[in-house]
Amino acid sequence: MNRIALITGVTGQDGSYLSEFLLEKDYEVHGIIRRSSVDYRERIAHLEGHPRFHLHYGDLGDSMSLMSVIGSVRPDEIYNLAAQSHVQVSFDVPENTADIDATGVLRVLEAVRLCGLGESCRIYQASTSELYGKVEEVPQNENTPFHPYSPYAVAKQYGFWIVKEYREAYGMFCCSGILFNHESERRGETFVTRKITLAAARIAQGRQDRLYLGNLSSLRDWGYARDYVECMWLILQNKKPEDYVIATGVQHSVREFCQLAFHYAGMELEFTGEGMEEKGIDKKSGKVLVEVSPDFYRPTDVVNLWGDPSKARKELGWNPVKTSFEELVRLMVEHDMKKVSMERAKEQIRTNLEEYLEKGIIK
Ligand code: NAP
Ligand code: G4F
Repeated sequence: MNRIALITGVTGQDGSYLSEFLLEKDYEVHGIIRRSSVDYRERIAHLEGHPRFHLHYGDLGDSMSLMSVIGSVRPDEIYNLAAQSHVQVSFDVPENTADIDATGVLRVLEAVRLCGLGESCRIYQASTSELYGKVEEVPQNENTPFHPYSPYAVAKQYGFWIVKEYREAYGMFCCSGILFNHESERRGETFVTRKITLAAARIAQGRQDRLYLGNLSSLRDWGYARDYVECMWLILQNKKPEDYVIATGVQHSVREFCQLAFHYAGMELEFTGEGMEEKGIDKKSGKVLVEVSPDFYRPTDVVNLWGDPSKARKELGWNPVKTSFEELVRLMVEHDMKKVSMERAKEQIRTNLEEYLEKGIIK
């Protein structure tokens, strides 16, 4: 019998990599998707039609849909990845963020319990380094105190504690992976890394003039999402349910990410000025390519995330530096350079076709 996994957030960056990973391990993979007016599921399109990949409509804000899917699928493992995952957006939609990222976790746990799966089903909760927020120690490990610093982080803090509570109160096998930032070619386009790699590719190909960013000095521990989903699985294969920090142990600034991404796109950036006046200038042409905009500053910003993955390395045998920072940035830029040239080629073909139709060359 194949093991059965249910993934919430299957259409997201991590959900898509995790689906591939579990299918390779012979799992039957079920995913929960939301109804949308545009049914375009780019990240998992290549998996649709796979005989062991199934999708179900549901929503983390809707207990009945969760009960229905969990009760019928009866999974051995649940990966709760669904969330309003954008920190800056959580300041604009704090109530929805709390409903999905906090109460949503409770809904999943209760659905498992009420469906009679409390003893058999293992649950992974997508916790986050944002819990450390206004950090109280550097680097951060499993014993570092939390200090959430955004509506997103406060909601995720509830998620973390309710998982711990269900583990202790009901003996359920549920755990948190406290994941530091992880990026990829599939990263949402408004997170800083993808925003930078796409802009670098567009600027290199004459499709954009300038990139506007917020806090360039913010520090992050960036890893590769494809490597991190393995750890989610390892956490659920463990003998005991425990929480783990998943990080690379290496820290860089947004400014450094930017310089490296532009380098791989063929431009060398030099930063001059400070604060809102700081600019990234192309050394060769002298053109300003990066500017700071107040639009991308947050009311409270987390500026010093740096994880210590020693526990995961020791107890789960996980390799935190499979993909280096340099390799990650290179992968993302190469992907976006191709994406932008494909877009240009498609536009050119469309323009040619329109011209031929107009001139009656084709009908
Ligand atoms: P993502 O790309 O933004 O994906 C989020 C997923 O959640 C999408 O599939 C989205 O569906 C789904 N979703 C949102 N609201 C939902 C709702 N009400 N009901 C059902 N599904 C809903 O995020 P990610 O980067 O893959 O991250 C996965 C999880 O890890 C999230 O919980 C995030 O908070 C957490 N996390 C991420 C990182 C990171 O660096 N990536 C680090 C730590 C923790 P749609 O496609 O329909 O929008
Ligand atoms: O890429 P970001 O938006 O990611 P952030 O806020 O760290 O959140 C991500 O990682 C968390 C794990 O720590 C996850 F829990 C969460 O779901 C999400 O995946 O911003 C990174 C840093 C911030 O300090 C931000 O202020 O980059 C800074 N930044 C500077 N300019 C910018 C920009 N961020 C964005 N999104 N856009 C900018 O223009």
